[in-house]
Amino acid sequence: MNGSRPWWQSAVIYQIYPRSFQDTNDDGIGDLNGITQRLPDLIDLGVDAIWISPIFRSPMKDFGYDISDYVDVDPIFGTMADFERLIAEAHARGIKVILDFVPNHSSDQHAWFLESRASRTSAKRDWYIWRDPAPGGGPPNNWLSEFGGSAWEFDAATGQYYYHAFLNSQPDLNWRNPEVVAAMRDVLRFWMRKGIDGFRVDVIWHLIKDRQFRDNPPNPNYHAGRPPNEALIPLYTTDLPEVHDVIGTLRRTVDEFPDRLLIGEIYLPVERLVAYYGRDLGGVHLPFNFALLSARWDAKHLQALITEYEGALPKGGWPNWVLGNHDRPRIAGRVGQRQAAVAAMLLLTLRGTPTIYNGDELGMPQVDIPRHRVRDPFERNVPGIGVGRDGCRTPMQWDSSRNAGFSRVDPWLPLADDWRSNNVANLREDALSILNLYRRLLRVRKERPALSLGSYRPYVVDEDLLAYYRELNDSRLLIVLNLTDGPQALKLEEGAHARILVSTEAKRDGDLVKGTVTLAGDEGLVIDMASR
Ligand code: TEU
Ligand code: CA
Repeated sequence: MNGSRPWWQSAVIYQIYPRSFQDTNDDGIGDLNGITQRLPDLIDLGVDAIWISPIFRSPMKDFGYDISDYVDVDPIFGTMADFERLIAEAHARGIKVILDFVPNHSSDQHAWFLESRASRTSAKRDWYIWRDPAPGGGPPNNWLSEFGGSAWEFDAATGQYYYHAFLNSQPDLNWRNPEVVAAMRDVLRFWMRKGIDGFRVDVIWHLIKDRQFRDNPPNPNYHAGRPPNEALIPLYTTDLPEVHDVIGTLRRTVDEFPDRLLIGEIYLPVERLVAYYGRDLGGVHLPFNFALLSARWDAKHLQALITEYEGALPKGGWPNWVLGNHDRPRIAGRVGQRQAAVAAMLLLTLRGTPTIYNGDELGMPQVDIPRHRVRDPFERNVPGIGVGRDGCRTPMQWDSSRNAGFSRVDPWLPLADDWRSNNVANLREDALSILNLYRRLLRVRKERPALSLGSYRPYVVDEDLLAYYRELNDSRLLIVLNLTDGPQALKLEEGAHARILVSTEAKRDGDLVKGTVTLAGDEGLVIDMASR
């Protein structure tokens, strides 16, 4: 707790995609001991918590988001002892550990599903979603998988279909079944007893499907080039009102242990997203806010998006922001290397809890993956329209040694071309690097509670500049972001004696400014407006 505040309100979370973080047993795949080995680098960066994508036993059809044992570590990532050591080492350094919880679906290799599919009268038949074929034969209704094709897989042995929102090797669990809910609550307790500090819940808005299995309606805005499932509006397969009841149950489970955090992965427009804070804030603490992932990168649009989000939050709902994750093209690939520094300043100075995606602190690029190296089932099933996720999952770039220090053997995915120069060791030595910008911003966040806990107030926005105050007690910081590649000027309030705390240009840190401040192209400033 930060005074009366829970730790996760002032914390900065760092998402680790473990397959691509650090390999320590020469199989070209990152592992738990690799994360433990890299804890000193995370301390040096200045993050407070790590969220690790799934490390559980899995056939790896969706690289861990298809779990075959919820309470065991997959040998590819190491042993339970390796996990327990990681927890101990992280906690010894004051770093919290958040695990990925994937309750919507298991692997088709999970013992529960093997029992469920064994017979129509199996005790676990109703742990999954089985339906008879439609009257004329074929799938029960028109529901589509997010990874292409029908969301129904026919099981000849029992003559029924099972539902899978994703791969047919990821059968959806039936969250209307109290036995499923009880089993999953025990999974949460198992890991919290191991000492973990919270969960990021995968596709939490999918958990409840329509009781009547009604066809989803057509999406009038669908156009070719979008994933095929978007031809339908997921009205009867996601975001159903009853989902908030099961989420409340998950939250009550997490609340059985002190100071635990629940984050929900939810791709919904803001006005629907905020419902996931729950009635009386009994939902998830942080419904992930993905608005910046697809935002048009211009000042007015960003300002409107921030205002809409701040205005939609329920009383007491704590905000959060992300720039990237393991499913979306990297920020540097979306806005370019120089604006990626401005985006870093935006992420780390907006109100609420930020999550950094591993590698974005290096400005890692979105990587074009050659066809013969594609691993992502989404790209394999829905090729050529750019939904592939391998390009944002390439190995972390630590130094200029073989394979960027990630592994001593060829990695499971190719490295980005820039790894020899763009790596932690090199950027650490370059005062002007984006890595050192992240480090400076994370340090200033710790020194200035106005950034981590203060209020947000827009200052000005025009076509080119986005500026806002962050204030707490007598501390008043002005953040000014130049979203253009040319110089821009901003008039400060009359008589202000101000000092630059952080510039994306580094060399201006500490400069006094008054009257009008000029920003270079692609420059961002954190200005202390109350400096003497
Ligand atoms: O991703 C869900 C997800 O990002 C998409 O289904 C999203 O709903 C869609 O693109 C609409 O924008 C989570 C995991 O992050 C991902 O890695 C898994 O593959 C997926 O769920 C299945 O577990
Ligand atoms: Ca390994």
